[in-house]
Amino acid sequence: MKKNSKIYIAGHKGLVGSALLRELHKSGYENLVFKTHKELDLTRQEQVEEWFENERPDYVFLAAAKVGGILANNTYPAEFIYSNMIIETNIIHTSYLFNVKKLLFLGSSCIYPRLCPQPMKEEYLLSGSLEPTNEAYAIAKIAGIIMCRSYNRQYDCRFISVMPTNLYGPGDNFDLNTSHVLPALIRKFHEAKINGMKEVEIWGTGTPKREFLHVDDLAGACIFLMNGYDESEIINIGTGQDLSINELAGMVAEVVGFKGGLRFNSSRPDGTPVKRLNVSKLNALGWKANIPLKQGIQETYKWYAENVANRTLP
Ligand code: GFB
Repeated sequence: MKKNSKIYIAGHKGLVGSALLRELHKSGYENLVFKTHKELDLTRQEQVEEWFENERPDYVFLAAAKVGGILANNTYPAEFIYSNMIIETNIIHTSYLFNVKKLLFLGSSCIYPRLCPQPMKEEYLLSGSLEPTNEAYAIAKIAGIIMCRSYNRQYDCRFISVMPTNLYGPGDNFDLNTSHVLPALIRKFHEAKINGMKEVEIWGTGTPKREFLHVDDLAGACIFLMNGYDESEIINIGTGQDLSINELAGMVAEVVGFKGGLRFNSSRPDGTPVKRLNVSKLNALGWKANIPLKQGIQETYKWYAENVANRTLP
Protein backbone atom coordinates (compact mmCIF):
# COMPACT_ATOMS: atom_id res chain seq x y z
CA MET A 1 0.00 0.00 0.00
CA LYS A 2 1.19 3.51 -0.75
CA LYS A 3 0.54 6.22 1.81
CA ASN A 4 -2.05 7.78 -0.52
CA SER A 5 -3.71 4.53 -1.69
CA LYS A 6 -7.44 4.53 -1.15
CA ILE A 7 -8.14 2.05 1.65
CA TYR A 8 -11.64 0.90 2.59
CA ILE A 9 -12.12 -0.45 6.10
CA ALA A 10 -15.36 -2.43 6.25
CA GLY A 11 -16.50 -2.57 9.88
CA HIS A 12 -14.53 0.46 11.11
CA LYS A 13 -16.71 0.84 14.23
CA GLY A 14 -16.02 -2.67 15.51
CA LEU A 15 -13.20 -3.89 17.76
CA VAL A 16 -10.98 -4.89 14.83
CA GLY A 17 -11.98 -2.18 12.37
CA SER A 18 -11.45 0.64 14.85
CA ALA A 19 -8.01 -0.72 15.73
CA LEU A 20 -7.17 -0.92 12.01
CA LEU A 21 -8.24 2.69 11.57
CA ARG A 22 -6.02 3.79 14.48
CA GLU A 23 -3.01 1.80 13.24
CA LEU A 24 -3.40 2.94 9.61
CA HIS A 25 -3.61 6.57 10.72
CA LYS A 26 -0.57 6.13 12.95
CA SER A 27 1.40 4.59 10.08
CA GLY A 28 0.66 7.58 7.83
CA TYR A 29 -2.03 6.20 5.53
CA GLU A 30 -4.17 9.21 4.77
CA ASN A 31 -6.76 8.10 2.25
CA LEU A 32 -9.04 5.95 4.38
CA VAL A 33 -12.72 5.50 3.52
CA PHE A 34 -15.51 3.96 5.57
CA LYS A 35 -19.23 4.17 6.23
CA THR A 36 -21.32 3.44 9.29
CA HIS A 37 -23.86 0.62 9.27
CA LYS A 38 -26.66 3.22 9.05
CA GLU A 39 -25.15 4.81 5.96
CA LEU A 40 -24.29 1.56 4.17
CA ASP A 41 -25.96 -1.79 4.83
CA LEU A 42 -23.37 -4.40 3.86
CA THR A 43 -26.04 -7.09 3.64
CA ARG A 44 -27.53 -5.23 0.61
CA GLN A 45 -25.68 -6.00 -2.57
CA GLU A 46 -26.88 -2.93 -4.53
CA GLN A 47 -25.72 -0.61 -1.75
CA VAL A 48 -22.30 -2.28 -1.63
CA GLU A 49 -21.93 -2.05 -5.42
CA GLU A 50 -22.92 1.62 -5.43
CA TRP A 51 -20.40 2.38 -2.69
CA PHE A 52 -17.58 0.63 -4.59
CA GLU A 53 -18.58 2.30 -7.84
CA ASN A 54 -18.39 5.74 -6.23
CA GLU A 55 -15.28 5.18 -4.12
CA ARG A 56 -13.22 2.68 -6.18
CA PRO A 57 -10.94 1.64 -3.29
CA ASP A 58 -7.49 0.20 -4.05
CA TYR A 59 -7.33 -1.90 -0.88
CA VAL A 60 -10.04 -3.45 1.30
CA PHE A 61 -9.85 -4.67 4.89
CA LEU A 62 -12.88 -6.92 5.43
CA ALA A 63 -13.36 -6.53 9.18
CA ALA A 64 -17.16 -6.26 9.10
CA ALA A 65 -18.75 -9.26 10.76
CA LYS A 66 -21.34 -10.38 13.24
CA VAL A 67 -19.30 -11.59 16.19
CA GLY A 68 -19.98 -12.74 19.71
CA GLY A 69 -18.95 -15.01 22.53
CA ILE A 70 -19.89 -18.59 23.16
CA LEU A 71 -23.46 -17.86 24.34
CA ALA A 72 -24.38 -15.57 21.43
CA ASN A 73 -22.89 -18.00 18.88
CA ASN A 74 -24.78 -20.89 20.43
CA THR A 75 -28.09 -19.02 20.74
CA TYR A 76 -28.27 -17.21 17.39
CA PRO A 77 -26.62 -19.53 14.84
CA ALA A 78 -28.93 -18.45 12.00
CA GLU A 79 -28.01 -14.79 12.46
CA PHE A 80 -24.32 -15.63 12.60
CA ILE A 81 -24.30 -17.71 9.42
CA TYR A 82 -26.62 -15.37 7.48
CA SER A 83 -24.98 -12.05 8.34
CA ASN A 84 -21.44 -13.25 7.90
CA MET A 85 -22.01 -15.10 4.66
CA ILE A 86 -23.91 -12.27 3.03
CA ILE A 87 -21.43 -9.56 4.09
CA GLU A 88 -18.48 -11.64 2.86
CA THR A 89 -20.19 -12.50 -0.41
CA ASN A 90 -21.10 -8.89 -1.12
CA ILE A 91 -17.71 -7.41 -0.32
CA ILE A 92 -15.54 -10.12 -1.85
CA HIS A 93 -17.54 -10.29 -5.07
CA THR A 94 -17.81 -6.50 -5.41
CA SER A 95 -14.07 -6.15 -4.77
CA TYR A 96 -13.56 -8.44 -7.75
CA LEU A 97 -16.03 -6.49 -9.91
CA PHE A 98 -14.31 -3.17 -9.18
CA ASN A 99 -10.73 -4.43 -9.54
CA VAL A 100 -9.60 -3.96 -5.95
CA LYS A 101 -5.81 -4.42 -5.88
CA LYS A 102 -5.83 -6.45 -2.72
CA LEU A 103 -8.32 -7.52 -0.06
CA LEU A 104 -7.63 -8.87 3.42
CA PHE A 105 -10.33 -11.10 4.89
CA LEU A 106 -10.46 -11.68 8.64
CA GLY A 107 -11.37 -15.22 9.63
CA SER A 108 -11.18 -16.77 13.09
CA SER A 109 -9.36 -19.55 14.91
CA CYS A 110 -12.70 -21.38 15.30
CA ILE A 111 -12.41 -22.53 11.67
CA TYR A 112 -10.13 -25.32 12.92
CA PRO A 113 -11.55 -28.68 14.06
CA ARG A 114 -12.72 -28.94 17.67
CA LEU A 115 -10.14 -31.58 18.50
CA CYS A 116 -7.35 -30.19 16.35
CA PRO A 117 -3.73 -31.12 17.18
CA GLN A 118 -2.12 -28.24 19.09
CA PRO A 119 -0.75 -25.76 18.26
CA MET A 120 -3.02 -25.47 15.21
CA LYS A 121 -1.24 -25.21 11.88
CA GLU A 122 -2.80 -23.59 8.83
CA GLU A 123 -2.86 -26.93 7.02
CA TYR A 124 -5.36 -28.37 9.56
CA LEU A 125 -8.22 -26.39 8.00
CA LEU A 126 -11.05 -28.78 7.00
CA SER A 127 -9.40 -31.80 8.61
CA GLY A 128 -12.17 -32.60 11.13
CA SER A 129 -15.52 -31.68 12.71
CA LEU A 130 -16.10 -28.24 14.16
CA GLU A 131 -16.99 -27.15 17.70
CA PRO A 132 -20.83 -27.24 17.84
CA THR A 133 -21.26 -23.99 19.84
CA ASN A 134 -19.86 -21.92 16.94
CA GLU A 135 -20.27 -24.15 13.92
CA ALA A 136 -22.50 -21.69 12.03
CA TYR A 137 -20.02 -18.83 12.46
CA ALA A 138 -17.08 -21.08 11.60
CA ILE A 139 -18.75 -22.34 8.42
CA ALA A 140 -19.39 -18.73 7.32
CA LYS A 141 -15.72 -17.90 7.92
CA ILE A 142 -14.61 -21.02 6.05
CA ALA A 143 -16.83 -19.96 3.15
CA GLY A 144 -15.03 -16.59 3.12
CA ILE A 145 -11.64 -18.32 2.98
CA ILE A 146 -12.71 -20.55 0.10
CA MET A 147 -14.23 -17.57 -1.72
CA CYS A 148 -10.96 -15.63 -1.52
CA ARG A 149 -9.01 -18.67 -2.64
CA SER A 150 -11.42 -19.33 -5.55
CA TYR A 151 -11.41 -15.73 -6.77
CA ASN A 152 -7.61 -15.80 -6.75
CA ARG A 153 -7.57 -19.01 -8.77
CA GLN A 154 -10.29 -18.23 -11.28
CA TYR A 155 -10.05 -14.43 -11.61
CA ASP A 156 -6.44 -13.80 -10.64
CA CYS A 157 -7.44 -11.62 -7.65
CA ARG A 158 -5.15 -10.92 -4.67
CA PHE A 159 -7.44 -11.73 -1.74
CA ILE A 160 -5.70 -12.95 1.42
CA SER A 161 -7.23 -14.60 4.49
CA VAL A 162 -5.84 -14.18 7.99
CA MET A 163 -6.90 -16.22 11.04
CA PRO A 164 -6.72 -14.32 14.32
CA THR A 165 -6.93 -16.00 17.68
CA ASN A 166 -9.35 -14.69 20.40
CA LEU A 167 -9.07 -10.89 20.41
CA TYR A 168 -9.60 -8.28 23.10
CA GLY A 169 -8.81 -4.63 23.74
CA PRO A 170 -10.18 -1.09 23.91
CA GLY A 171 -13.54 -0.89 22.13
CA ASP A 172 -14.51 -4.43 23.11
CA ASN A 173 -18.11 -5.52 23.74
CA PHE A 174 -18.89 -5.68 27.47
CA ASP A 175 -22.50 -6.90 27.21
CA LEU A 176 -22.52 -10.07 29.30
CA ASN A 177 -24.95 -11.88 26.99
CA THR A 178 -22.96 -11.38 23.82
CA SER A 179 -19.35 -10.68 24.83
CA HIS A 180 -16.27 -12.87 24.81
CA VAL A 181 -14.76 -14.09 28.04
CA LEU A 182 -12.10 -11.44 28.65
CA PRO A 183 -14.33 -8.33 28.56
CA ALA A 184 -17.02 -10.31 30.44
CA LEU A 185 -14.58 -11.02 33.27
CA ILE A 186 -13.43 -7.39 33.43
CA ARG A 187 -17.03 -6.27 33.85
CA LYS A 188 -18.01 -9.01 36.31
CA PHE A 189 -15.02 -8.39 38.57
CA HIS A 190 -15.40 -4.62 38.38
CA GLU A 191 -19.09 -4.74 39.34
CA ALA A 192 -18.41 -7.28 42.09
CA LYS A 193 -15.69 -5.03 43.51
CA ILE A 194 -17.91 -1.94 43.44
CA ASN A 195 -20.85 -3.80 44.99
CA GLY A 196 -18.77 -5.62 47.61
CA MET A 197 -19.71 -9.07 46.35
CA LYS A 198 -17.91 -12.13 47.73
CA GLU A 199 -18.04 -14.29 44.60
CA VAL A 200 -18.09 -14.04 40.83
CA GLU A 201 -19.64 -16.63 38.53
CA ILE A 202 -17.39 -18.02 35.80
CA TRP A 203 -19.06 -20.00 33.03
CA GLY A 204 -18.04 -23.60 32.42
CA THR A 205 -15.41 -25.53 34.32
CA GLY A 206 -12.53 -23.06 33.97
CA THR A 207 -10.37 -25.75 32.34
CA PRO A 208 -10.64 -24.74 28.64
CA LYS A 209 -7.55 -23.01 27.34
CA ARG A 210 -7.52 -19.94 25.14
CA GLU A 211 -4.97 -17.67 23.50
CA PHE A 212 -5.55 -13.90 23.60
CA LEU A 213 -4.21 -11.25 21.25
CA HIS A 214 -4.48 -7.50 21.80
CA VAL A 215 -6.39 -5.94 18.92
CA ASP A 216 -3.66 -3.33 18.32
CA ASP A 217 -1.22 -6.19 17.73
CA LEU A 218 -3.72 -7.74 15.34
CA ALA A 219 -4.08 -4.46 13.43
CA GLY A 220 -0.29 -4.20 13.11
CA ALA A 221 -0.14 -7.76 11.79
CA CYS A 222 -2.91 -7.10 9.24
CA ILE A 223 -1.11 -4.05 7.82
CA PHE A 224 2.14 -6.02 7.75
CA LEU A 225 0.44 -8.84 5.82
CA MET A 226 -1.44 -6.51 3.47
CA ASN A 227 1.98 -5.15 2.51
CA GLY A 228 3.91 -8.38 2.39
CA TYR A 229 1.84 -11.55 2.07
CA ASP A 230 0.34 -12.68 -1.22
CA GLU A 231 -0.48 -16.35 -0.86
CA SER A 232 -3.95 -17.87 -1.19
CA GLU A 233 -3.24 -20.09 1.83
CA ILE A 234 -4.51 -18.82 5.17
CA ILE A 235 -2.12 -17.44 7.79
CA ASN A 236 -2.56 -17.48 11.58
CA ILE A 237 -2.19 -14.39 13.77
CA GLY A 238 -1.65 -14.93 17.47
CA THR A 239 0.86 -15.06 20.28
CA GLY A 240 1.29 -18.85 20.29
CA GLN A 241 0.70 -18.86 24.06
CA ASP A 242 -2.42 -19.85 25.94
CA LEU A 243 -3.76 -20.13 29.47
CA SER A 244 -6.78 -21.70 31.15
CA ILE A 245 -9.95 -19.70 31.80
CA ASN A 246 -9.25 -20.21 35.51
CA GLU A 247 -5.78 -18.66 35.12
CA LEU A 248 -7.23 -15.83 33.04
CA ALA A 249 -9.85 -15.15 35.73
CA GLY A 250 -7.06 -14.91 38.33
CA MET A 251 -5.17 -12.42 36.19
CA VAL A 252 -8.22 -10.24 35.45
CA ALA A 253 -9.29 -10.29 39.14
CA GLU A 254 -5.82 -9.09 40.11
CA VAL A 255 -5.82 -6.24 37.56
CA VAL A 256 -9.31 -5.12 38.59
CA GLY A 257 -8.59 -5.51 42.30
CA PHE A 258 -11.34 -8.03 43.11
CA LYS A 259 -10.37 -10.05 46.15
CA GLY A 260 -13.32 -12.48 46.44
CA GLY A 261 -13.74 -16.03 45.16
CA LEU A 262 -14.69 -17.71 41.89
CA ARG A 263 -17.71 -19.95 41.42
CA PHE A 264 -17.62 -22.16 38.32
CA ASN A 265 -20.99 -22.83 36.70
CA SER A 266 -20.57 -26.05 34.75
CA SER A 267 -24.11 -25.85 33.37
CA ARG A 268 -22.69 -23.25 30.94
CA PRO A 269 -20.77 -24.59 27.93
CA ASP A 270 -16.97 -24.85 27.88
CA GLY A 271 -16.69 -24.84 24.10
CA THR A 272 -13.48 -26.03 22.47
CA PRO A 273 -11.16 -27.59 25.08
CA VAL A 274 -7.99 -25.99 23.67
CA LYS A 275 -7.37 -23.52 20.87
CA ARG A 276 -3.77 -22.40 20.39
CA LEU A 277 -2.42 -21.23 17.07
CA ASN A 278 0.84 -22.22 15.51
CA VAL A 279 2.26 -18.85 14.48
CA SER A 280 5.55 -19.99 12.97
CA LYS A 281 4.53 -18.96 9.45
CA LEU A 282 3.86 -15.37 10.59
CA ASN A 283 6.96 -15.26 12.81
CA ALA A 284 9.12 -16.48 9.92
CA LEU A 285 7.90 -13.52 7.83
CA GLY A 286 9.22 -11.23 10.58
CA TRP A 287 6.18 -10.33 12.69
CA LYS A 288 5.67 -11.05 16.39
CA ALA A 289 3.01 -9.94 18.88
CA ASN A 290 4.40 -7.54 21.43
CA ILE A 291 1.71 -6.49 23.93
CA PRO A 292 1.94 -8.76 27.01
CA LEU A 293 -1.43 -10.10 28.20
CA LYS A 294 -1.32 -8.45 31.62
CA GLN A 295 -0.51 -5.04 30.15
CA GLY A 296 -3.29 -5.50 27.59
CA ILE A 297 -5.80 -6.34 30.32
CA GLN A 298 -4.74 -3.24 32.30
CA GLU A 299 -5.29 -1.04 29.23
CA THR A 300 -8.62 -2.65 28.44
CA TYR A 301 -9.79 -2.26 32.04
CA LYS A 302 -8.86 1.42 31.94
CA TRP A 303 -10.83 1.82 28.70
CA TYR A 304 -13.81 0.00 30.21
CA ALA A 305 -13.73 2.09 33.37
CA GLU A 306 -13.61 5.35 31.43
CA ASN A 307 -15.94 4.54 28.56
CA VAL A 308 -18.42 1.98 29.82
CA ALA A 309 -18.49 2.25 33.61
CA ASN A 310 -17.82 6.04 33.46
CA ARG A 311 -15.27 6.05 36.24
CA THR A 312 -11.72 7.25 36.48
CA LEU A 313 -9.35 4.63 37.84
CA PRO A 314 -7.05 5.69 40.68
O1 GFB B 1 -14.69 -16.06 24.77
P1 GFB B 1 -15.74 -17.09 24.67
O2 GFB B 1 -17.16 -16.61 24.79
O3 GFB B 1 -15.64 -17.86 23.31
O4 GFB B 1 -15.53 -18.16 25.86
P2 GFB B 1 -14.90 -19.15 22.69
C1 GFB B 1 -14.29 -18.72 26.14
C2 GFB B 1 -14.38 -19.59 27.37
O5 GFB B 1 -14.60 -18.77 28.54
C3 GFB B 1 -15.51 -20.62 27.39
C4 GFB B 1 -15.65 -19.30 29.32
O6 GFB B 1 -15.04 -21.82 27.96
C5 GFB B 1 -16.55 -19.98 28.30
O7 GFB B 1 -17.41 -20.93 28.93
N1 GFB B 1 -16.26 -18.25 30.13
C6 GFB B 1 -16.23 -18.14 31.48
C7 GFB B 1 -16.99 -17.21 29.67
N2 GFB B 1 -16.94 -17.11 31.91
C8 GFB B 1 -17.42 -16.49 30.81
C9 GFB B 1 -18.24 -15.33 30.62
O8 GFB B 1 -18.67 -14.66 31.55
N3 GFB B 1 -18.51 -14.98 29.33
C10 GFB B 1 -18.05 -15.70 28.26
N4 GFB B 1 -18.34 -15.27 27.01
N5 GFB B 1 -17.29 -16.82 28.42
C11 GFB B 1 -15.69 -17.96 20.55
C12 GFB B 1 -16.61 -18.32 19.45
O9 GFB B 1 -15.51 -19.15 21.26
O10 GFB B 1 -14.44 -17.52 20.14
C13 GFB B 1 -16.57 -17.38 18.33
O11 GFB B 1 -17.91 -18.46 19.97
C14 GFB B 1 -15.20 -16.84 18.01
O12 GFB B 1 -17.03 -18.09 17.23
C15 GFB B 1 -14.40 -16.50 19.23
O13 GFB B 1 -14.46 -17.76 17.27
C16 GFB B 1 -12.99 -16.10 18.93
O14 GFB B 1 -13.43 -18.95 22.66
O15 GFB B 1 -15.35 -20.41 23.34
